Amino acid sequence: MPANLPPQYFEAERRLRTAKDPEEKIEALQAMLAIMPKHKGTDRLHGGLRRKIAKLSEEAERKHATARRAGFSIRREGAGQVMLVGPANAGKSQLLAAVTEASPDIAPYPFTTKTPTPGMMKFEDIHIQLVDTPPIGHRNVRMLLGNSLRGADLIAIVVDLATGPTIQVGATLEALAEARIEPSVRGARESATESYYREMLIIGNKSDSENANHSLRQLTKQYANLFRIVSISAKEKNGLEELKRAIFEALDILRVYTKAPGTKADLSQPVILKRGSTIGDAAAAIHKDFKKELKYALLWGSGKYDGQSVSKSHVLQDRDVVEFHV
Ligand SMILES: Nc1nc2c(ncn2[C@@H]2O[C@H](COP(=O)(O)OP(=O)(O)O)[C@@H](O)[C@H]2O)c(=O)[nH]1
Ligand SMILES: [Mg+2]
Repeated sequence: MPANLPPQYFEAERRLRTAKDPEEKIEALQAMLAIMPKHKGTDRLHGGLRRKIAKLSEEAERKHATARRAGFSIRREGAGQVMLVGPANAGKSQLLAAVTEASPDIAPYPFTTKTPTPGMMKFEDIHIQLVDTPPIGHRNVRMLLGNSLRGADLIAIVVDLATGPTIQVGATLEALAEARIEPSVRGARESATESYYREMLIIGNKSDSENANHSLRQLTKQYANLFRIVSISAKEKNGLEELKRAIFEALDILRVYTKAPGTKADLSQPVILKRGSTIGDAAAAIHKDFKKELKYALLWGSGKYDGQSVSKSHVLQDRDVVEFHV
């Protein structure tokens, strides 16, 4: 062992001894490698560290493959998929329990939620999927979450209004950026980097706590120009209706009901489309060949009058009723 190693080396070595998972160990080993002077006397040490890193990388990759199989990617269901992300103890699990049938573990200590847990949230006549996720504080989790977050339609950043909320939002955005997920800001150019742009909103939870009003002002000051901010208490069930509507609006979707000639509209099964969709898009969503065969449609809702005949290019509005004619 060369005697001239700086104190940082021994600090990294200490981190290596206390590291709990392969990623942390790799990080410590890489730090040791970077600090160690390179000359003939340290050749063998260098080689040893490199071999350790290679072995740990394989181990980490195996672990991730297992975790992915174990359900870190949640199958999308309903009108849209919303990921609840944020630091530990913000109340993500409590929120999932408050608005869905799911019953995740809720506890005042961190890391109760170990894998993403889905639940269906009813909003008016549709169901939106919410996914509770492990806290972003853990590097391992961040790596695993990347995949499932990229598949989401909306990312809801959940923060605790009882403690410094802007720091929590900042840390969450940083963790997301690490997975190359960035907020999609309407009107902004999004092609500059190799990032995945996702709609995001901020949920300030624990509005029942003492600091909540002050926290909300801080959040608004710093983030209102970028995100919609909704204040709720998952525990006391306050603000949940506003939140549901905000989520529906942020998903940027609309509902269309179909009717057959001479019958009433089928209000039980709305067709879910992106905002800006046309009659042609609605036909294609019902059946892939249907759009070609479609001649015209009769429209109740966004037409000039009820039962107006419209073409394939007519842009739909939420809650329109459509009667297709082939
Ligand atoms: N006062 C208050 N406490 C809450 C609220 N929501 C959650 N909590 C508490 O905060 C702690 C963490 O909640 P949990 O849902 O497990 O947080 P998670 O780590 O983000 O999933 C628990 O003790 C909850 O009872 C809320 O709206 N108000
Ligand atoms: Mg949780």
